[in-house]
Amino acid sequence: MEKTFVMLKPDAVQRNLAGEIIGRLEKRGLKLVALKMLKIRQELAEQHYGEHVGKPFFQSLVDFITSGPVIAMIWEGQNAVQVVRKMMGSTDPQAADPGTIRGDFALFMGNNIIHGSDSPQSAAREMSLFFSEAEIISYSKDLEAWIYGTN
Ligand code: IDP
Ligand code: MG
Repeated sequence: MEKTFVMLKPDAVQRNLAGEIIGRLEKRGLKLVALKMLKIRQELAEQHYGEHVGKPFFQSLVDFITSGPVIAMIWEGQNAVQVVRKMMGSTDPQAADPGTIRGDFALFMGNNIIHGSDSPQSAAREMSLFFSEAEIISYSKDLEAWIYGTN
């Protein structure tokens, strides 16, 4: 089953949105297989956002993501990467559809609540930056039969 890396950014934690967002992912049927709260160090921020080095917003992005605790997670499910990206909504919350996480809870590009991997390759890279293999839990849930129609 596909895995994706999801991070609740410092604004989500400060605005008490963590439970709401985790609840949405759970209720969709995705399975939480790893979770930790941490304050990201400068070097990890620069590695995580390596694709954006040199862009005008890079420094503010690194400053923001290191400004307070984040909640890093791995979620598993069929097409988990694309499913989470759709649930997140557009990068710019002003353009994000209502019903998406950014479309419901954010107004500003710099403070857009949530990160989700944009491809299975990015997911693999990001998961290994934040989690060791031993921290990723493999387990089954009876509900999966009802989610995927295999009962
Ligand atoms: P994503 O988070 O939807 O994958 P990316 O293009 O990977 O979007 O950008 C990473 C993060 O950088 C965004 O979530 C947003 O917080 C910030 N960002 C992206 N583009 C801009 C911009 O043009 N101005 C300011 N911040 C930006
Ligand atoms: Mg991205």
